[in-house]
Amino acid sequence: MPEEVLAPSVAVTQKKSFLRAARGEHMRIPPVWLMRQAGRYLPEYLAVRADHDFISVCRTPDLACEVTMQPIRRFDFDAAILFSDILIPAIPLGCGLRFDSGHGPVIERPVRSRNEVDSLREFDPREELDDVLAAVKLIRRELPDDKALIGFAGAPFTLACYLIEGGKPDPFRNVKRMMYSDPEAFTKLLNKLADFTADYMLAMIDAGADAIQLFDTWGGILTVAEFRALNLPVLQRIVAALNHSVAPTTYFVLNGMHLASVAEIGADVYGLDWRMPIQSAKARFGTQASLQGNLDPVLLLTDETTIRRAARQIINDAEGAGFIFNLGHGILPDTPISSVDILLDEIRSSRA
Ligand code: 1CP
Repeated sequence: MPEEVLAPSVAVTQKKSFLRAARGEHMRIPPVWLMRQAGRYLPEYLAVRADHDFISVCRTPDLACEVTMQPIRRFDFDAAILFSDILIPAIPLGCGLRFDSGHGPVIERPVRSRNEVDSLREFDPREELDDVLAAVKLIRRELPDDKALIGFAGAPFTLACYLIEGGKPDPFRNVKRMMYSDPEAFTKLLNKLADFTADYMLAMIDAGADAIQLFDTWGGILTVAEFRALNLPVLQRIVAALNHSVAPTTYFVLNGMHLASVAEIGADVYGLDWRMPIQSAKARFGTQASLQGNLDPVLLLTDETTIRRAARQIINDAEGAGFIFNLGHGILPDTPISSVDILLDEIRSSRA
């Protein structure tokens, strides 16, 4: 990000510890938020979901704002993440989306041929996802000044996996078939997704998002060469578009340790899963980017001593780096609230 875009007074008096860490500052007490921090492990979330289906919560600004704020009220996290889903844009793209209970997302009209790529609708996120943007505005108004608001999108490859497979992509048969047999159509699909994603994220920043996270949950299934040829260019394009704004961008890839070219994306922050030791990430990224992560979410299903030891290890390993504490992937629905309390107590214990 060009320095001159940030007024010096903003840089110096920045109250949001998340943004300071995202810009490379080492904070003695790292800022913390948890992926999927609003969700099924919270009784107050389940109470809202008892009366409203998941897509309605995402698309009704008051409800999206309420569930975004729930974990902030309960745990005082340093960042809120907009309550939405990476698959919501499937609706204006014309693919149809529903969530069947127990089965996860269903894309009603999967995209598997060149014709189906060509017939994806072009849309303006400011018009057709205006309800999501209204939620961002509302949340930013509700959120205290010292908390950052994170807007997000799926990375084009991960989104493509769901659109092609028609739901949870594992084992990626249709995705790989299209990628191997018609790389041109596949690239066209990624580019179409990258186009609206950059616009959508800029619209979120205009609406009040302080930072953006790109979720590339499935990017790690690619080989080193495929990632470089297909995924890297679209990610670079989105990040370049966003880096002209004042909001830092985080790139999160699951199981992507083999992908050296991740470092070329140009993100401000890299989200690590639990497999990547913080020390190795420090060596890979140096002072070029901040780090976020990376407690194994399963650790929150263990006991107090184990949670505290693992959290302390991560904090010690991150010494000296711009660092944001998080999990290595989303919090599990059966996580006890008391585990989150213990984790936060350990992270913040030297704050007193
Ligand atoms: O209440 C419910 O039953 C819905 C469960 C749920 C929730 C709470 C889904 C369905 N999505 C969400 C919210 C969500 N999804 C957020 C909100 C903000 C937060 O608190 O973090 C975010 C950032 C996401 C992102 C998302 N959705 C990803 C990327 C990150 C990741 O976890 O890997 C992916 C892959 C999805 C798809 C999705 N949405 C929902 C489910 C069950 C799934 C996964 C399906 C699968 O296993 O492939």
